[in-house]
Amino acid sequence: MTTSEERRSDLSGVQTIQEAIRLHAKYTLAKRWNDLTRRDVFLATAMAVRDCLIDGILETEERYQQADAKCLYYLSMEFLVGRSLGNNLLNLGLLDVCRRALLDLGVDLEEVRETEPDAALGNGGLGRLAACFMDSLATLGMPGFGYGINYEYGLFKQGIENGYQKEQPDHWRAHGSPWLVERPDEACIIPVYGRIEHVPNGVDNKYHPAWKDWKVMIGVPADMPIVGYGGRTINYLRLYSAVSEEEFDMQIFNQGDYIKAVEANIAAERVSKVLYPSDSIEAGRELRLLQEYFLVACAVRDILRRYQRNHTTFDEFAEKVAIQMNDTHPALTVAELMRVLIDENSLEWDDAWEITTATLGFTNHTLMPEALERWSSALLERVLPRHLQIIYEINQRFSALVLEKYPGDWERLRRMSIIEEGERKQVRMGHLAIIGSHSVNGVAQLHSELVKTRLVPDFYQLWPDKFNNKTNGVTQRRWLLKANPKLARLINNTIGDAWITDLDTLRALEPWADDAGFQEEFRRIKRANKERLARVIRDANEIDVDPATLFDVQVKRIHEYKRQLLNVLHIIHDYVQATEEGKLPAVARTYVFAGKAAPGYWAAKQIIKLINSVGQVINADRRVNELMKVVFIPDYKVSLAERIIPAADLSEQISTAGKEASGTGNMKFAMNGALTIGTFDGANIEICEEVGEENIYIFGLRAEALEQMRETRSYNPREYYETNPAIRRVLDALQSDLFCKDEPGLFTWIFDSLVGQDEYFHLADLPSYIETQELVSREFLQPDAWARKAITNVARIGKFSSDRTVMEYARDIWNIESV
Ligand code: 26Q
Repeated sequence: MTTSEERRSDLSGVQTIQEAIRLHAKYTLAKRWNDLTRRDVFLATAMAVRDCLIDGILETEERYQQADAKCLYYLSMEFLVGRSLGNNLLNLGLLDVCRRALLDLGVDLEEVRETEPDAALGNGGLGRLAACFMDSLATLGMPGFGYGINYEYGLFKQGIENGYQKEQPDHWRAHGSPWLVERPDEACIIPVYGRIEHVPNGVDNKYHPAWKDWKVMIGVPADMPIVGYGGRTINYLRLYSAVSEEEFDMQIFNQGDYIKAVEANIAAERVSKVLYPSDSIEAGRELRLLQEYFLVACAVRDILRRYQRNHTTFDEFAEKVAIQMNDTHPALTVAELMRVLIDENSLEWDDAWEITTATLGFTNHTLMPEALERWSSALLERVLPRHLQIIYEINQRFSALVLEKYPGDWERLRRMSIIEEGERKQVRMGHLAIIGSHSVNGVAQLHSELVKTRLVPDFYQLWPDKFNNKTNGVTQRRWLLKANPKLARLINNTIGDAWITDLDTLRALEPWADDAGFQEEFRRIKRANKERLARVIRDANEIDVDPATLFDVQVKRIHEYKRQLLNVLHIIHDYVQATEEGKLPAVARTYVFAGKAAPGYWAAKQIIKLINSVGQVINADRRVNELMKVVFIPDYKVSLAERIIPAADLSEQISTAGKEASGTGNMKFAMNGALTIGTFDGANIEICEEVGEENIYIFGLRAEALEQMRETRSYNPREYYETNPAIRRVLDALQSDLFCKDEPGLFTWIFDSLVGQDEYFHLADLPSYIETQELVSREFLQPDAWARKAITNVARIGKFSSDRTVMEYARDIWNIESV
């Protein structure tokens, strides 16, 4: 097309979308243009976009049907989607058109975008990974669909009061969500509770279980369209709400179902009410179990319904369907799929088992022992009696297999059993997921090795071929193109825009890392992003930070293993060195923190208080506050991450080695030209491999060394305190009430835990961390060398696109293709 033609078609695009927005304002919102609030304009715009999306969903579905393509179903209790308006416009190629359409109506699109609430249907990495995968699947044109829960309340909103986290409910769709397309006609009824009776059929002597006296939950799906880049493929994320029969038009079900459903409905709305805010396991609550089962049962019914549109037998099921379980949270899929195939479709056990294992894959996201899901058999028996029977049967058959291979090895059998014997019998969901899947993967090389050698070595010995690695990735569409439009434009102007769908092509930037003009542009953009973040910080924290300082950023969930404390210890180190020795830091830094603590995680909440307290003292101290500022930005979420990450100079990835399965923030920062200071942990190791060790700051002990110290009990932190004067001074400051004048003794627990049995080895790594931070400061003082390294990080980050990750899953596990 010539440019004038382009302009004309653009113009018609502008007019078309403008008209659609006007029509929705008038006929959907029933308002006059001048009476619209900003949120109304958002809704009208979003609904105009939504209309395009619905067309795309139908077309895409038609294409998949025609091809009789194999589909992937990604089951996850969390999808941390964030905002959708900007993302959808970008992927549809309508961002500029829409901006002009609104400008013409006197409205600024950026302001409208800011009114959109985040869809915070996840806690952190695992939930955001699921959202990135959805984006990549659609961009690759692959038939991949998400199944999740349409929580009424997303992850709590975080306020800070007197330095402490305060949780507030996140009623994210209080005004409805324009992105959710409700599908009441595809609702389903899910039985729960009750008992199992054997009902002989008079023909054979087999066991014929009948599930009696159950109650029901009603699941109603709503689809969130997922636009692939370029807009050719639009998949969807199907989110289920649990509703009560009063709220639901029961005529939709047939007569028999109707009576049963009305009689047996439990107070079901509770089930999809709220996302559990812990990102590591807490006491097995019944409601969480109901949620997990609700997701699994709704998804399995829907997947079967879709399959049965084109198939009359289950012979081809595993050739047409792949199901991925995002951690053990949906592990009941193993039992539910078996139950549906056997009890409801009369398959023999062995056939059902073959189909189930050939269909299912399982991704593990953690090695932390406290995060491994277990449910008490007593609870399962009460809530899901038939599923427990099936789990016992799976375990019986599995035990026979183990004993056949390892005759007499009862100890091994005890370790591998799905059932943990003891005072209260427990069902190990990880074992169920491994046994019921054909593939078990970790999320970074080191993590996948540790899954095999430390987490479940017996299973690895039994089935070495089941285990594999899929190193995580993130979508560059959201985390570079959308979050950092200035850098994206510079890259486009320099090497073209192929990187948007093929991140490896960023390699073409390498020669530019040494180019003075390019470095200059790159720095100018970083500076602009820092100014933008400084405005966010002024609005949120009422603190002025200087964009000329080094922005040293740690944003992620607050967890002891992620070691926000190590970061704080370094800050205190620099502070006391300045105030007690008069040795000022070489570089002025702004320390930025953000992240939520699980409401029940006391230590994590205290760490937030500590960060705020240290900030208060340092920010008010005239001796250092030109050189040091510490800010904790409240309410970390996807949309805030999009502001913070492009503004970072230094990315803190400092978990105890062996504890962070992968990390994905590390990738987002490097993609935006921050340098990483990090331990040899999770995906940091692979980032180091890619960018080169001269372009990353690695410090601290390795996982193996720490493991050895654990085994030999040779870690003695008190010795560090007693023999290392720098460490001593930091810990003494912590103990001295310097940072808690109003609440004496508030932080002594930290002193005690650091010099006591500290599982996270803070003091072991502190000297090397401080030393490495000093190196960072020296290098930041050489702007050209720093820019060269930062640009090289961007140029070499291609591996960490979720497009690459999803292609590997598609090839090795799902066996699906682009359609
Ligand atoms: C389980 C049972 C009951 C209540 C809550 C939970 C629960 C919820 C969320 C347990 C764990 C999570 C989330 C875990 C998570 O986000 N893990 C992170 O996954 C990322 C993606 O693979 C990795 O990069 C991170 O290293 C890992 O910590």
